[in-house]
Amino acid sequence: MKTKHAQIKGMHCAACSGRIERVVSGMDGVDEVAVNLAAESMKLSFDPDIITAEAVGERIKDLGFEALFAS
Ligand code: 9UX
Repeated sequence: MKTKHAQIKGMHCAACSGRIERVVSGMDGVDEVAVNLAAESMKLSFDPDIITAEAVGERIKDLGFEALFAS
């Protein structure tokens, strides 16, 4: 399991962060996701054999937000 942090741009209310958490937590290989609206951040734990941070970022982009992962 791998943990990565990202900055999330474009969130304006708690429904935004809730939507990201719900969708990302449903992705195969995602173990845990926590989005902090006020801090505009996300903590993501995932299995790198199943999913990449890039794929999660793309999914978040599809929702209308931007995820910038720290390396
Ligand atoms: Mo809140 Mo977010 O009204 O896409 S749901 S701004």
